[in-house]
Amino acid sequence: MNRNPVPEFAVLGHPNEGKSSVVSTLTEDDSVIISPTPGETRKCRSFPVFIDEKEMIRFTDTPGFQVPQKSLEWFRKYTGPANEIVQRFILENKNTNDFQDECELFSPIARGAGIIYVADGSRPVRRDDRAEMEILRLTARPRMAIINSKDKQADYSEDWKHEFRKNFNIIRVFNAHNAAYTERIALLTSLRGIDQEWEAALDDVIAAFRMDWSRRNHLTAGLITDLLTTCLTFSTTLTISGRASEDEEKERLQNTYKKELLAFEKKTHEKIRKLFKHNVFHIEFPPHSVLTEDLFSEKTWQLLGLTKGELVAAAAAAGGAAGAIIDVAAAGHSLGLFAAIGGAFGAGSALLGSRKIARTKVIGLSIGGYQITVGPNRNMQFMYILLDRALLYYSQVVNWAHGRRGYPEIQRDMLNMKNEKQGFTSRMPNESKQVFQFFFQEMQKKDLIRQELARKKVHETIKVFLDGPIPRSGGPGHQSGIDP
Ligand SMILES: Nc1nc2c(ncn2[C@@H]2O[C@H](COP(=O)(O)OP(=O)(O)OP(=O)(O)O)[C@@H](O)[C@H]2O)c(=O)[nH]1
Ligand SMILES: [Mg+2]
Repeated sequence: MNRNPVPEFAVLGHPNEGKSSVVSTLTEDDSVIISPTPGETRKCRSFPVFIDEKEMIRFTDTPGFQVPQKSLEWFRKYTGPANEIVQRFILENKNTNDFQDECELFSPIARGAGIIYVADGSRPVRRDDRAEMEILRLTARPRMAIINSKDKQADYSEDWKHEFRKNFNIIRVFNAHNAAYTERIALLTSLRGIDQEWEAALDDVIAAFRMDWSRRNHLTAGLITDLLTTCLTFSTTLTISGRASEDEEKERLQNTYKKELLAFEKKTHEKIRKLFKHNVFHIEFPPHSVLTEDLFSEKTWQLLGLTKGELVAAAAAAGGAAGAIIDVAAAGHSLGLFAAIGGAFGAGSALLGSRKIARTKVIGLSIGGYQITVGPNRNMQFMYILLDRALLYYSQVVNWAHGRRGYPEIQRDMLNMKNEKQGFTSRMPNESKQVFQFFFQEMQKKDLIRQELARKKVHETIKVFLDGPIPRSGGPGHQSGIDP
């Protein structure tokens, strides 16, 4: 048999069990056609996984078995050389009408692919399934069975496991709709045990997958650092020569300022989405997610960022450490409040829950007219909110399995829940918060060397966070990983 140097696994099973969904999730390829109509996949199609332009592994989607019992009869009667059973089946039956789908689905096995058999653990095992499993046993190819339960309410997985034990070397639960990076690595690790011949190649695949993930997290941390830098330093200026109303012009410029920041944030999120290969199916957020809200909306400011107490503590610590007095002009509040909390000026308007995030300066010009400047931002809470939104977005992206194509009905209205902070930053350890404080302060100043140092520290802190176990949701306001 001519074994391909790249490990290949054919994903087989009954129609509509989720084979294509499993392939899509495993290969992080959302171009795989998935449909509720049984018999959607009619032809085998291989989905290679490339890392650094090198093909590492290949999963082949196949049509479902159509006549498993009839095929089993043929397999049982076969008396030729054992290692040629699949090739002989195809040779003998390819020009008949009876076994068209079977000839197609066996083709990757005939060329040496390993087998991943997919079964829906939420339905009982039937006679056809037993026939399919027995056929696969008779191929004598390395094989693993996975349970992909489509319905969480019904569970026949113990019955399936019982059947699987008779026919497969390895059994795993793998849900095409919920599996994330960790589950993909776990599945590949199990595949190592399927055949000794593939162990070394699969070790390489796993190492490459891990490195690639770390690289993506590194790039994401860089994108988020750039987002924070841009949003904290950006300002926009307009010179008005005529007699236009100052208030109207101010409002217009403030809107432009917000639009620019929103556009930059959106672009950053899209780059993150692309890094994690969500190219075709555009991830949308569940209706209750705080991320469906605008960056400047009241809900966003209520649910994300730090609490008032945390902001005061952070500002006090930062002020104490660096002796910095953070611009209070932008805060839009009475200085008295800050005097009362010991000069911790940094918390800005966030303490008052205000979203007046940027200073608007109007300067009269000697030649007539005036100049309006909006920004840069001087509100520390704004940084934490941007950070929270980016982290929540990331969490949604990495927990959204590529094989999943839509949302289940969700009854609960999460946004009406109590007003607790629901992002990640509020739960961040103090050492991390200090890094962001330092960064915030440096962005207000002009020392480029210190700014670069602050950026580097922020980058590292975000990377460590992304490398850690990312919860499926950032809290009840996000719930990205809700199961049907
Ligand atoms: N809830 C849920 N639905 C799933 C899961 N896996 C697959 N489905 C759904 O089941 C249906 C069939 O999925 P496919 O992946 O197209 O199944 P298939 O085995 O490739 O089907 P054929 O190509 O027709 O043989 C689709 O509507 C999927 O969205 C799962 O883990 N959970
Ligand atoms: Mg299919």
